[in-house]
Amino acid sequence: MKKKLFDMFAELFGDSEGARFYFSPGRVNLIGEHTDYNGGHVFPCALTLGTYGAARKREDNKIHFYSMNLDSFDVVEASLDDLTNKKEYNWANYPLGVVWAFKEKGHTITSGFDMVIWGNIPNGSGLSSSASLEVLTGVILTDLFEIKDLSMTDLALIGQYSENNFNGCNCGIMDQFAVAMGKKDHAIFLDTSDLSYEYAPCVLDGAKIVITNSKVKHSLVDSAYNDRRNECAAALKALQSELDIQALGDLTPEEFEAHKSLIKDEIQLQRAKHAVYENQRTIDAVTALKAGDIESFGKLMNQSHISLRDDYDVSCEEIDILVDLAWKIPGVLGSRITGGGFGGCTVSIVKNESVDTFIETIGKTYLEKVGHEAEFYTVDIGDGASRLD
Ligand code: GAF
Repeated sequence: MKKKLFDMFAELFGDSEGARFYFSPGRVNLIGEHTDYNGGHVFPCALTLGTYGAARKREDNKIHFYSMNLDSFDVVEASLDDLTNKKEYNWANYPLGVVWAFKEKGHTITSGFDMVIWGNIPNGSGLSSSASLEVLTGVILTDLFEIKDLSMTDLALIGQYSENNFNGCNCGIMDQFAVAMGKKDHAIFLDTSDLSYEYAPCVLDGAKIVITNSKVKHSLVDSAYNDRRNECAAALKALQSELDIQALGDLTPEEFEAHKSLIKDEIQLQRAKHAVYENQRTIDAVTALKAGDIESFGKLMNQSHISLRDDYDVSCEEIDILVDLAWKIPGVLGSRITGGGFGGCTVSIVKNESVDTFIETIGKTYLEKVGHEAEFYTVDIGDGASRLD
């Protein structure tokens, strides 16, 4: 990979002398969906799929971005003197947003730079290709400009800040955190109320994590996502009329049941119910995994899907077809939608001996029912973003 990237770098920018090599993963969330902006728990892991980057400082203030995945696009040229989101920058608004966020937060970027990327995370599939790119850019900037006082958690927060304020998606912290803090063979049990976290070993005995890409992405994803956030915020406000809580994640399911009549709007009630119960499911799932009980872990994943489908309303027909098919296959311990929703991927825990049947059976029936193929990735859990050499 390095050679391909550096050859392209040299073709575009004269030579690759002094360019540095970086990697930033994608992520899959095992359980704990739409809890990260509700002060709840999440349980994602970094993947070995990700975004590779080559970068080098320039002597002027120009910033060049090139993606080897999108060769229909030319080099995007921006400038350190004009850090604004422009439609024609397309995908490059993600890395540019991070440069902007660094400056906003008072970190000095002394010159422009050239950056070439290539990634193997399917775009728009809910596996965090944008968070991967944001954290990659953060790692590149701290390294090229010798910014010493930023931790990986800070880089995750800067990535989120840029996505919220430069690119207009009001996402939580889960994706950037998982990408920045990932650890090989571990998932991250993160409490988003205070960013305390714990690594939980995630080598599943006799089973694999299989991601299925529905290859659909429904429109208005960002606006529907922001709507869910607003509905949760409104439900919280209603509960705060009597309860001293900061977030929906502060409530146990029992406390929620005792006070839910404060929420008068039916939709807000459903959204809040999901957030509260999903948080509890995540805590229970990690307890089960630590005890080696992947059967219970899988059942909680299934319940998570039902709640995301019925109460949170972020699933869609194609994803429900994939999950329903998965649930019928012997050896599938759990299966659910993963990520923001409205298309994208499912994540399933499948016993080793059932993986081939899973891929064949679901692949064939999905094609018949939906009219296009699904893609399958049997994934490994990898490390967070870093400079490679
Ligand atoms: C998207 C967001 F970016 C995350 O912050 C999280 O809310 C997720 O959807 C849903 O769990 O990936």
